[in-house]
Amino acid sequence: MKQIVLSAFFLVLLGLTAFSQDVESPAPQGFDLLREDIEHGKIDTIVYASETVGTNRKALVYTPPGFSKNKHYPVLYLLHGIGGDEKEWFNHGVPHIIFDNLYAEGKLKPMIVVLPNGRAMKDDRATGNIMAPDKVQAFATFEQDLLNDLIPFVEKTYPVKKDREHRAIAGLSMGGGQSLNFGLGNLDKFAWVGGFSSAPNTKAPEELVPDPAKTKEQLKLLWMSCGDQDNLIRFSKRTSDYLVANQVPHIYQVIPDGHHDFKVWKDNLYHFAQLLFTPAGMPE
Ligand code: FER
Repeated sequence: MKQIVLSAFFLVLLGLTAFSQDVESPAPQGFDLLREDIEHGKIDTIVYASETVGTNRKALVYTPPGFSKNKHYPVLYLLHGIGGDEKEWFNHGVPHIIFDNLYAEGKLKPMIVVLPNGRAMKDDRATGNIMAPDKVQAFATFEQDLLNDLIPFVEKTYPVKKDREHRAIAGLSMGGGQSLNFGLGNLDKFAWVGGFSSAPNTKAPEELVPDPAKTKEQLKLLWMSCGDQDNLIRFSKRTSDYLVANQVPHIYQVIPDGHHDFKVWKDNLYHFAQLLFTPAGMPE
């Protein structure tokens, strides 16, 4: 009897790990350091008219090394946190350097990365009380700005693939919550979703994934990660627990000794990006 109970226990464990998998090793040394001996992508600042906000809004756009107007690229929308703006990732997370280095090693699918400002309000700077209710609300309003203003602008300005399977959304903290909310809430628009250290703006799991079978069928990749020292880990954990219970494959990475900082987010980006737009996306 004892043996049966034990085997049942291990079977359940096995079943659980199939639906939420830890991704090992930290990024290799130097992954985020500028290399002079390789080709570099390019960063543009774009300005788009937002009907949602009623202003002209800024975003940064990274085009990869070897970028050509004659090719068509998938797009990653990469979102910042509550204290940031469109330059936060660029200044502190150096996605352009991480991506240049990955391209030099042939480890990344060519893609365009858009770094928006996710605080969709007239004054969208991270000044004053960044926790003020109207500023927090602006992170939710960004869903309309993104879908109706920014994505159409990017699609008419850059040579990009326009279907859901070639559009990804990921972000850190408030941007992680936005990515889970907007990505899982608009599966007709996004097939690749990543939430890094997602914040309390993350919707409840039942609201994020009301129809697990449909989410499972449509998603190419759902990635969640958080440091084990981060107070916000409960928002990632409760989502992963629900997905495990409802058999929606996803990656859930808990970073040992990980805090709420760019050390974690750069590492997350390094690993997440390499899965994008590849068949390796979703664990079986
Ligand atoms: C909160 C704690 C953290 C919150 C937001 C955050 C809106 C966001 C942190 C970040 O983006 O780094 O209670 O409420």
